[in-house]
Amino acid sequence: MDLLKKKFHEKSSALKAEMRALLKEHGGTDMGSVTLKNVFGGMRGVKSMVYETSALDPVEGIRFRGYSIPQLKELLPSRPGKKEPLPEGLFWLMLVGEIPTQEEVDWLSDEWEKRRIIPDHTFKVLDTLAPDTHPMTQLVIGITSLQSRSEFSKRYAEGMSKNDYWDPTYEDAMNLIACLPRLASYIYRRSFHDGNHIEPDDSLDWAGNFAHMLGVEGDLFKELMRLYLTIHADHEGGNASAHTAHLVGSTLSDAYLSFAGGMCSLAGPLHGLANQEVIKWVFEMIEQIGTRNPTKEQIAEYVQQTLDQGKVIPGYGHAVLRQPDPRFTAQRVFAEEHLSDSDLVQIVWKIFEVVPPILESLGKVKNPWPNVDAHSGALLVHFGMKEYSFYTVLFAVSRALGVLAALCWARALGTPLERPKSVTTAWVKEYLKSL
Ligand code: CMX
Repeated sequence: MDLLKKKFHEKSSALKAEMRALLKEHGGTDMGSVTLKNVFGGMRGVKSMVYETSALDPVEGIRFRGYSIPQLKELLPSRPGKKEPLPEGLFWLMLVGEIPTQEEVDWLSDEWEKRRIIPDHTFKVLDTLAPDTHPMTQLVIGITSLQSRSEFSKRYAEGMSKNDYWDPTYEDAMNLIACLPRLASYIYRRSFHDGNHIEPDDSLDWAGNFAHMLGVEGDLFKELMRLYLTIHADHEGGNASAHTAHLVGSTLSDAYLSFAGGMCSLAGPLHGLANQEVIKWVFEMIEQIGTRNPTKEQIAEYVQQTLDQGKVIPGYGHAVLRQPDPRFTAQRVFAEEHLSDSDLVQIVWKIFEVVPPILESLGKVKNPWPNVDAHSGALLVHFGMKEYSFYTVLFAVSRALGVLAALCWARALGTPLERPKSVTTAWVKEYLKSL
């Protein structure tokens, strides 16, 4: 058994024992009431699941196992001579709760390289799709086509004990994560570069190799990918993609199907697709105003026009956050350091000055600040990646780290089938009358 798997088994076994004791002693403790607004309002804030890998504070933002993004940038190992954290380190941290050493992270890079085996049928399935099929649709099809290799499904069919579920889930999670950069870059190159594919470079790390296979050369883009794939990885369990993966996983669907389900959820414009919507909206603004150097007044007018059309301002607002998203800030810091002279980056910064007061003035938007999706497009376009329908796939590759680490935990802790209660409006009216 490899060291990471062994550590995970030890830690999860200990927490499972603690969890059982907690439930035995405090199982009846009230965790807060549910209001009618919660029931009709998308369950905002209702505590309804356990999710170990990260936690979200409305003001501070995301913490992975207690560490903020600036702390992770300091503490997680990077590539020798480079600065940005390696996503391998974050996966290790989320899975076992410890900051890994350089040696451990290097081991994980090598391990994912060894496990990066994509069957021919996956490439064949993708090649049958119309090249203009949305990249997220292609990704979900690619992931589900890999499912034939699921260790969990194989062992379940053979009659595995409940106590062993965690073991093949770990194997599936590691194998799937290993394949994703290759799968995603295959989709990118077939959709936008005439199927002119680029072979992996095994001297590189997971994110660096992804950058290489996408065909965007240069050290700085590799650094951006390391940062990008780290900060998008997880956002506690209640966000739509993580929750969907958790829900699907709770039926004992394997890691491939659970992750594919989660990615269908990420593909919605209120969630991960917002990163493509932001840059599309910015391009349309540039075209309409007729300059790449719009004034704040011109931007404000365009924002108002979007609102008047009954649309949301993409990249702004959040269901939980009540401050600028630290993931936005991390990208801004990267841009300040490396590409502050990009006109598109300048526009993103101007939008940041213009949008919040306008959204605040509507009197209903709970969070007028930018979220993670407000900045990424401007960075990617700078490096030549203009095909914005691909952006959510980048998010998806990163999100695998969090939701698959969380699925390992769910299997190890034996979390049950999710089955919340729904009610009809007629039932609500009767209930209110009875009070
Ligand atoms: N532009 C315009 N109106 C907005 C808005 C925005 N960016 N954000 C919220 N609102 C509106 C809502 O549509 C809602 O209006 P109605 O009452 O008329 O339906 C009202 O403000 C209250 O919404 P809220 O409680 O502040 O926000 P929610 O928790 O309901 O929704 C979110 C959160 C992200 C869906 C919403 O802010 C939004 O649509 N943002 C734009 C899309 C986006 O950037 N999504 C990416 C989020 C990050 C991610 O998951 O990747």
